[in-house]
Amino acid sequence: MVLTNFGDGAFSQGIVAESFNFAAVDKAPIVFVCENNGYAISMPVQRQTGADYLAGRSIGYGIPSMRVDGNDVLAMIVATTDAVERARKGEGPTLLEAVTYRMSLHTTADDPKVYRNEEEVEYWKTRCPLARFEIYLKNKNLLDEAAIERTAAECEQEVIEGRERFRGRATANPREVFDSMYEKLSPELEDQKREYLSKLDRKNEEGH
Ligand SMILES: Cc1ncc(C[n+]2csc(CCOP(=O)(O)OP(=O)(O)O)c2C)c(N)n1
Ligand SMILES: [Mg+2]
Repeated sequence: MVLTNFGDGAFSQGIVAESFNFAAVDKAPIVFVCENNGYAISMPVQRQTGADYLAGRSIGYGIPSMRVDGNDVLAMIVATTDAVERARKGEGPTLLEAVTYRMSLHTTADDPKVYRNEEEVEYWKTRCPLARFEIYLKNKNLLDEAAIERTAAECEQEVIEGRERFRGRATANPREVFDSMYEKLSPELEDQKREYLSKLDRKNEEGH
C-alpha cells in the first residue's frame, strides 16, 4: 500500500495523468492525496486549471475520488481510512483532494504579500485545523487549557531536539558542493566551481 502526497501545482504535471492511468489499469494499491492549498508558489489554482474541482480529474481514468475539507482532521482520517481499505482489499487506487491553504511562505525566499491579499489569509486563519480541533475537543470535555499548554510545550521541545539532532549530524563541507553530482564537471561548471571557491576563500579571509 502506498500513499502519495502532491500539491495542486504538481497536479498540473503530465506525469500525474500517466500515473493515474497505470494505477487504474493495474488496480494498484495507491491512495493519491492532492493537497490543494490554492497556490503553486505564487500561481493561484484558478490560473493553473479551468476546472474548479480537482477531485473530478481521476474519474475519467476509472479512479473514484473525494473532495475533502483538508482542514478537518476527522474528515481526513475517515476519507483516508476508506481509501486505504479499498487499496488493501485490492479494489485499486483512490484520489483525495484535500482543500486547504498555505498559511506561511512557499520558501524563505518567497513574499506572499506580492500575490495574495491579507483578507484571504485572515479568512483561513479562522479555519485553522489545530484551532478547530481544539474547540471540538474542548466542547467534548476532552481537553483543557493545561493540556493545551503542555502539548504545545512538548511539541516545541520535540522540534528543538530534532533540529539539534540534525545540526549535530550535518557534516556538509561547503567546498564539496560540486563534487558528487557529476564524475567530470563540464567547463561551465568548472568555471562556476572556481568562482564559488574563490568567493568562499574571500569570505574566510574577511573572517565571516
Ligand atoms: C518538474 C518541475 N517543474 C517545476 C518545478 C519548480 N517548482 C517548485 S515548487 C513548484 C510549485 C509547486 O506547487 P504545489 O505542488 O501546489 O506545491 P506548493 O507550492 O503548494 O507547496 C514549482 C513549479 C519543479 N520543482 N519541478
Ligand atoms: Mg499548492
